[in-house]
Amino acid sequence: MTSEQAAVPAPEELEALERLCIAVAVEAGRFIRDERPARLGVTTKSTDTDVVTVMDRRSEELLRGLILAERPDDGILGEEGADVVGTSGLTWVVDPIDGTVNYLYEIPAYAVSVAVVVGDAHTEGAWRPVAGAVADPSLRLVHHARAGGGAWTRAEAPVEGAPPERLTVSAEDRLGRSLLATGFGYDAEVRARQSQVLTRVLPAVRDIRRIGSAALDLVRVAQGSVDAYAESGINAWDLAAGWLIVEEAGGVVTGEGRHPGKVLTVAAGPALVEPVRSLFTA
Ligand code: LIP
Repeated sequence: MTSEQAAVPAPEELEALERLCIAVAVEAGRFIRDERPARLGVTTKSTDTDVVTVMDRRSEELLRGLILAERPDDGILGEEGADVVGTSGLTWVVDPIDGTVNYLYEIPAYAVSVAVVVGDAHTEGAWRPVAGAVADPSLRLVHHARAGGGAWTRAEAPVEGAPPERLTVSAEDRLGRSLLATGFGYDAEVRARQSQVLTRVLPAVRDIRRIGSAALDLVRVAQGSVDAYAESGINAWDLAAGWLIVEEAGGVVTGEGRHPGKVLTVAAGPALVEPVRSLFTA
């Protein structure tokens, strides 16, 4: 089954899923910000610089508990190993701390990314997001969307009379004037290859921004606070919620082929997405 063929829930269920995405992302965001222990119990994964802290694991456990309490028949796929098989046809794809290196260095640019997807979440090109939220605990904001419902930003603790802000991607249509967010992997050889691509990219754009969180990079595309984002090597949990937020803000998210994925993820306004993809695949 392709991601296009997977059944999208009814509008009322999508609204409920979006509300739950917001609630669990905000709660995990508060937890990693306010319950940060003095010692983070840092260990490593794929390389010496691919770190995981005790808070990545605790945040994922918290998300898993909150989601299954409300949605016991859904599946869960998480960066830190959560892999619950569901029966509902819906899977929650979660990144308990996106931007873990920033979190470790206390750089205020990390997020909790939570999305609900239809299709097979374990197979690239076979799933797509239908509801999602990205919590930014440092700015006390949460960005969210559901299929067909637009993309929005609101305060972590909503204030009476302060309605959510609707997001729209930038209208920039010239590659040479575009501000591009990008990122690099944890493996030195991968970074060496990415630096080769960068020698081609840098002269062709206004400038780049390396923020350190794919979820926050995608939110910035949706806000129009960068014109485009492109990166190779990111996972489903890094991009699931941000993908929907960009599309609901009028942008396009793609990859080397039709779907974003590990080989390449590109997000931008309709006029810029092809020139950026060509730049990264030349
Ligand atoms: C990070 C991504 C970022 C990428 C980093 C890392 P993590 O995810 O959000 O875009 O450049 O290498 O993959 O590991 O912090 O969840």
